[in-house]
Amino acid sequence: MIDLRSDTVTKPTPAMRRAMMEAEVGDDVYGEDPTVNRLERRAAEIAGKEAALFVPTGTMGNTIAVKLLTEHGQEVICDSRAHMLDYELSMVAWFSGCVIRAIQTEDGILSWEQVRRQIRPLSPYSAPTGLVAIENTHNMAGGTLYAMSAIHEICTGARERGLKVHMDGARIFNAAAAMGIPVCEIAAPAETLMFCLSKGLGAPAGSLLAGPTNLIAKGRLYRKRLGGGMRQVGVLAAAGLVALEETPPRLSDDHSNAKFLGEGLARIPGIAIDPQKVVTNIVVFDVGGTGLAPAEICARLKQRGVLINYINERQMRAVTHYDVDREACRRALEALADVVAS
Ligand code: TLP
Repeated sequence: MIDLRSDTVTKPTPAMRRAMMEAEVGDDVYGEDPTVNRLERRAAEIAGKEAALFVPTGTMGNTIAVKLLTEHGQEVICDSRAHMLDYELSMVAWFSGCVIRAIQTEDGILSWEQVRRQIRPLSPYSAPTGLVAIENTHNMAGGTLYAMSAIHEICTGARERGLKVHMDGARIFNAAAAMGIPVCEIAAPAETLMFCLSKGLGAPAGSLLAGPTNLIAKGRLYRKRLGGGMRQVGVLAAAGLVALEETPPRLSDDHSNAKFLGEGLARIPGIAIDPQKVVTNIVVFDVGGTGLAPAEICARLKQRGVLINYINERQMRAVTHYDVDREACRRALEALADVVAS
């Protein structure tokens, strides 16, 4: 099977498995797992923040960040296709008691001007804005990137208005690879950064929430509340440490494979995509012109050994990662052309 459903499907590398087997462990709820402690220190260093917290999932990392940076009853501004809004079971409401103020964008990328217009002061009617959440890279908009200038403008503007900014950097390493800018620089203007080890970096599980020491200490308690106190979890942290060193240098291969897919897709009749916009490892394309429903295309592709998810009634999403090489992408394109032609 050629699996382009997500970069979450990556399997741990032999080096990760070895590190997992040999990991020194302890009870992380007591703060005694040396491998987790090492991972958290390394993650904080990479993120350029004072501290970091190892959490089982990106969803938990985002959930804790929102809780730390808001008060009950506030609004969280994000883009209308944000993962936080569409794929996290309304945890913003469930755990933090906030509502989302979604902004429609073309490429998933917010501008300060758009954010500014949606900020609500405390009044007898509206919920005050507490937080701005930016997703970088933006998943469902097709792995799009924030320019550094946009991040600075949003964070400076937000700070002046007394608001915090959280960066959902599930794929921040892809952003760093594509822009040639270190993660710490991209995340510097934001209060907190969440990033995932279990996507393009290839670790079997785990994400990190990085930010100021006092917030991360408080976040540790929220993690426990959410059931994320994981005991001898150094076995997972060990894979994460390998992922942090081993994988980022090769993410640009995933990006060029994604570009290759994007260019190939653009040549298939009935498929609409601008390959120029494929800049990281996510390829979102419109199959509306094929006359076939995306679900039908997925089913027919599966019969041909290719897995690609659809994300709505018109669009599909292919994600490249280290378990699919150029040849696999070529075969996926052939299968898709074949399905559409039939
Ligand atoms: N994204 C997954 C699915 O949930 C859609 C994927 O296959 O891409 N932020 C962003 C931007 C994400 O893309 C994801 C996962 C998360 C947060 C949540 O991470 P997990 O799955 O670890 O909770």
